[in-house]
Order: sequence, then C-alpha cells, then structure tokens
Amino acid sequence: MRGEKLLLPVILISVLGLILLQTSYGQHLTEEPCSVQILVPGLKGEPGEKGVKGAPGRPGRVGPLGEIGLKGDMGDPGPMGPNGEPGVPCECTPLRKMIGEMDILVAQMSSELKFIKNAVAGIKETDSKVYLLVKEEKRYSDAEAYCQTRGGHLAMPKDEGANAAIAGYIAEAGLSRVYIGIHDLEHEGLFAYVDRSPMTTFSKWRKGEPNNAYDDEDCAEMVASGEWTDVACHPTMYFVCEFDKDSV
Ligand SMILES: [Ca+2]
Ligand SMILES: [Ca+2]
Repeated sequence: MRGEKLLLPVILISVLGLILLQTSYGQHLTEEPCSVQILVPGLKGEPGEKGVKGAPGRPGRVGPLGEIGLKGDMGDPGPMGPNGEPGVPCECTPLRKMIGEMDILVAQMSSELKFIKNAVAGIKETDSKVYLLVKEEKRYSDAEAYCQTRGGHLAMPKDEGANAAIAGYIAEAGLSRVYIGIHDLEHEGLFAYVDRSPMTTFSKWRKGEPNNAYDDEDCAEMVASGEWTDVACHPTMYFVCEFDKDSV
C-alpha cells in the first residue's frame, strides 16, 4: 500500500508537467506572425447618385447630299375660296374720248372723200379760178364754212366770164339753183361778196331782185340761166365753191 501512495504524486506531477509543456508550446505557436494574406472581393456597393448634364458637343461635319426624290402625285384640288372684293370701275373716260375723236376723224375723212369724188366728177375753171359744185345741201353759213375749210369761198362771180362758167356748171348738173357767195348780212340792201370785197362793176340780178322778200332775204343764189336772186339764208341747198388757182 505504501508503494501506491508514492506513485500517485508522481503521476500527478507528470500530468502537471505535460500540461505546462503543452501550454508553453501552444503559446509559442500563437505568437508566431502570419506571412501570407489572401484578398477576396467585397460585396457590390449601392449605386451612386445621377451626375450633372454635360455641355453640348461640337457640331458634326456636313453630310453628303442625298438622292433626289421622285415627284409625288398631284394632290386633290382645294376647296373654292371666298368671293373677292368688288373691282374698281373701268377708267372709260379716256377711251370714250378716244372713240369720240376717232368718230370725228372718220367724219372728216368721209367729208374729204366726198370732196374728192366731186372733184373727180369734174370741176370748172377759168384763167384764175377753179369752181367746185358741192352736191351737199347746206345752209349759207355752213356752205361758206365748208368752202373755207378747203381754202376757198362760195363762188364770187365778178365778171361775165366767171358768171357764165358757174352757170354752165349748174346747167350741166341739171340743177336749178345753188348758193353763191353774195349777201347783205352786214348792211341791208348793200350786197357784197362773202370775202367782203365790194360789188362794184358787175352784177347779174334777175329782174325785180334783190327784193328782200318777207324782209328775210340776205343771201343769194344763182339759177341755171346765170341770174341772181336774193333768198333767205337758212334753207339748205347745193352750192359752188371757188378756189384761186394760185392756191390750189
Ligand atoms: Ca336783204
Ligand atoms: Ca328775192
């Protein structure tokens, strides 16, 4: 029994020594520094806030010309528009004036044509005068105006030869009477030629004339015989113009 008593403390001491030894070795291992580090990616973070809008970029280069497109179909006609404002009345006054002037011109040319036809039909002449029988019925004043327009006067027979020429003209035309250029319009009873030249040496009044019948006879006509008669000035009849040969 005594031997067992001695063995127990030895075991206790041995176990204690082992424990101490293990403890010191363990301390030695934990104090040794680590020389290898292994890096492992962490978890993905939360998305950040949206950034501020950037400045506009520079304009790009001009691109190449595109191809010409095909002509499209004609569209449908549009709706009719509203009526326009009433127009300004035509400025017709100048046109009317022009037409009026042309009418006058045509009338003058018609008159000239008649004059020429008369002349072509035949004129009478003496050494110094040309006589033209105008077969248009006119009053005395209008007849004289007609002759003056053409550079002459109503016929003014100042001698027997001229009077005979005019009378022959009337007879050949088959007429009975015509106005000639003699009147007493300025002084009653004092007959003179229409160009105001006085009646001095020659006259061819029919017997009993001039008589100023009805106090209304201030003009003169020549009948086919060549005699003169004072008559009223307002009736219309044919007449004879005379022109100086120098002025024809
Ligand atoms: Ca008279
Ligand atoms: Ca008379």
